[in-house]
Amino acid sequence: MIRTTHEILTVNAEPYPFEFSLATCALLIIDMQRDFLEPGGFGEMLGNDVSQLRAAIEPNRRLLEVWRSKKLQVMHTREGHRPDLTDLPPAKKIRGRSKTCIGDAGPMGRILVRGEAGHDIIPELYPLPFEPVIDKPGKGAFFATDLHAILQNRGIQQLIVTGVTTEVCVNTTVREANDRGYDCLVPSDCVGSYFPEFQAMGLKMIKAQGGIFGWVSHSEKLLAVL
Ligand code: TIU
Repeated sequence: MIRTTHEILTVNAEPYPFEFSLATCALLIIDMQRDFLEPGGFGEMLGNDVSQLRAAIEPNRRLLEVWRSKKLQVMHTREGHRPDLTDLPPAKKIRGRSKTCIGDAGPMGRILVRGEAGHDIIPELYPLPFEPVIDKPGKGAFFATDLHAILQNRGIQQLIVTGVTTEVCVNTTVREANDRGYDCLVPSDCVGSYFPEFQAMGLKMIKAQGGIFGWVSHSEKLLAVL
């Protein structure tokens, strides 16, 4: 059962209050995958400090718990490719000149390949069977996926966007969503970057110029109005 109330709720946010209704707003959790967040995954293999991302797990868990308890719409994304790698651009495969790249054997199965353990979502935020999971080959959740169709079919107009990483897949997705007419709110504690300076700038870019891409707030402020 999906909520149908169109009462307008207002969250304290920057650059100004964010308005949404429970019936037309979805929680979109970006790429909370084992390969990005767990020690020994692809992210750490690239030399990144995964603890920077893990700080976003508990705020997401709390928000997801409340969101689910109110029977609101949740969608999840995963970055990854077909096992035959036919959807992996050669440029993406060789970028970084790493010895081990996408499709190769990694510590949690083949790196960023659908069906492999490392590609899946962390247990703390594991999708329920009726929550759509969008498998995306790129950084943005709209590129080469059916996300826009699913959102349109469900009458979604606003998105709460969380997940990792702030400046890569979260920012790309918020920009894509903004161009398609969605209002996006990003709770700062529910997104994470391997780089503190990119975390700060990634959020700043979204809310700059009167909310050029969307709004930034904190999960406590969102939970306060739910
Ligand atoms: N999900 C996501 O952000 N994918 C990335 O590759 N992020 C990096 O920061 N590398």
